[in-house]
Amino acid sequence: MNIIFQDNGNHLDEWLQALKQTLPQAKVRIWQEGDDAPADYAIVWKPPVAMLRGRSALKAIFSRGAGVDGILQLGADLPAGVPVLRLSDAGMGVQMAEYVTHAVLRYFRRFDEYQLLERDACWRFLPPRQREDFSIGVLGLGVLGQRIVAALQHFGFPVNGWSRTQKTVDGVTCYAGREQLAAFMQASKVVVCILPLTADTQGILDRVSLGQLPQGAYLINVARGAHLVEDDLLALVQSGQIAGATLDVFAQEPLPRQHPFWREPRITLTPHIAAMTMVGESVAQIAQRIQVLEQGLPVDGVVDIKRGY
Ligand code: NDP
Ligand code: OXD
Repeated sequence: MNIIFQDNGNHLDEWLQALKQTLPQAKVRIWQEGDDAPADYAIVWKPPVAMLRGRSALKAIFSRGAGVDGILQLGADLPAGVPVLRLSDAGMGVQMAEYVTHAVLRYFRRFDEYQLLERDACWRFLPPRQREDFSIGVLGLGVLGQRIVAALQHFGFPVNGWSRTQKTVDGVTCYAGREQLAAFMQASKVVVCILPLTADTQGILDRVSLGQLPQGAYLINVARGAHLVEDDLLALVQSGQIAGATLDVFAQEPLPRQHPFWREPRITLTPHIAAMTMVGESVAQIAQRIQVLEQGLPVDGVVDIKRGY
């Protein structure tokens, strides 16, 4: 079995070591420009066109992340009929739950404001917020969205969820489809975006949808930068309509040094680390799926290319 692996400078030795241990029968090679020798599987993250174009003999393309927008952007250059598989949780769910819970609690318990008071050596009590007024809306009720929901429910926050198809999740007020987006936004004091980036979801967080949030709402974006119209958020934060935002992903990454987000104290930034790919868990999942595919059986995690996730 031949596997081509795209090196993007992240944990290469760890990946190769784990693949060698988990799939000892496989010959894994790092793909390089000009390599068009046969391969059974490809493991990629935002691959260059030349790596996959014409490779219709591949049995599957594995994403090194949960998101596949960086693969599907190849469009017609993706080999037709070759399944693309995403990672399903693979150690990312717990990290997402930690990240979002941390951001929500920071706003709910006013730790962001206490931090500013501390800088001024100011001993002052701020009135506590009421949990029942602090409803959290989660855009995306998939693998990671539902993990986030479970963590927030643990603290007793009222939770709303929004998905493409109607869902039933215990204790969650579920909304679905564009026609229910406004009602979802109006009902959410904090909105968390954990959607895949598709033609339907690009730019979904704009002046209109963010303007539907209650006055003084918060945004947490852990999905993709292109979900957010950055200038619209900035204007809403500066007008006070949105009280704060925690952003892990950006239209351009790394975020350029001159970007105004760096200088807006109500916007908290992290460098796309909300849930990092765990090499051990990811390789175990990919290897298990290869074994299933080799037996000709149906496998989990296959992306619906037309739908975009
Ligand atoms: P899933 O595919 O499991 O879930 C996607 C969810 O989004 C589903 O509930 C789906 O609805 C919903 N959805 C998709 N399109 C629409 C739409 N047009 N309208 C409404 N809802 C929609 O994905 P994951 O939970 O595994 O991952 C989500 C994303 O998180 C990834 O695609 C990636 O971009 C991002 N991510 C970010 C990371 C980071 O570190 N910042 C790390 C890992 C992932 P339905 O249930 O009806 O299908
Ligand atoms: C992912 C990511 O999609 O890390 O897995 O962003």
